[in-house]
Amino acid sequence: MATYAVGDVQGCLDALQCLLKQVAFDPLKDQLWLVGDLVNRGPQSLETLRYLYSIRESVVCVLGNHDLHLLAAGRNIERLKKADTLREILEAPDGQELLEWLRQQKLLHYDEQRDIALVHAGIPPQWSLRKALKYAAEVEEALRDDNLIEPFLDGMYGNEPAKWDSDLKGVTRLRVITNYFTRMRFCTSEGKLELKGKEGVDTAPPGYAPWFSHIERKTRGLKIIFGHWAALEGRCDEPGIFALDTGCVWGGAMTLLNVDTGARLLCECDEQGHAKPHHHPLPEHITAAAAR
Ligand SMILES: [Mn+2]
Repeated sequence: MATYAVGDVQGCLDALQCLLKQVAFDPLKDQLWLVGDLVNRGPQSLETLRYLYSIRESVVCVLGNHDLHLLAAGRNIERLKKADTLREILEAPDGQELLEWLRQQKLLHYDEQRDIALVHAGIPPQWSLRKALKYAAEVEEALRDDNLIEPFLDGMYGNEPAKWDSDLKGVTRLRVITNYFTRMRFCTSEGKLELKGKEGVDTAPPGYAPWFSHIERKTRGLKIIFGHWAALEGRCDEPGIFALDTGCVWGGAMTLLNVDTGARLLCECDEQGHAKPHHHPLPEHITAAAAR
């Protein structure tokens, strides 16, 4: 019985399967955690969702910005953009069933036994785990509620307000919570977001820093697995913080982490988000280097 976490899949099913094959993943015994952004930009978004749905009893998944965008497109709230590769899901006979499953997923998962949290983008420095779980649940409840899901998805887009205030109400409140969990990279120590920067940790605007590096971050000591930030290339110096997005869909790699041993495996990907065929399996020196 093993538990694995995998970085942003973004429709790169081929690379995901390459990793699962290397660890002989068995959905009857093992668990697969996903940091979200299951779909979009990559070549096999529909097949990825179908596969994960087929092993859903063994899957723990948190939602990313692309997954929420798919839910909004599925309800005609947001139009698909040119770069989106989501149409095949919306037109599939089982598309609605897959979206119904997707909307039941969480924004933040906490494994009490391991004291590990799983989240797409991160947890803002001013929130304790207890508060983060409470606020994540507000969005999760809206997603599951037939009367609230559409107002939420409709109000979800936008960068403002940039900072949390516990007096916020309605969709504005849900928007800020969602931006923290699914879009955050840089923020101030008080949690004011800067959502435009996408590059590495050295590119923070003055006064801003990566969400995980603030000294007084309230979740210090908690282990956190996250994705979303491909420019980190899987590197994060903060103890207990695991960055898993290594940009498969951009020609990088997909990362799989053994949650209990900390060992990492990489699958090198091509520009189309497919596993590079000559890396089945990866040479030992690469996997050893990746595990360090
Ligand atoms: Mn993302």
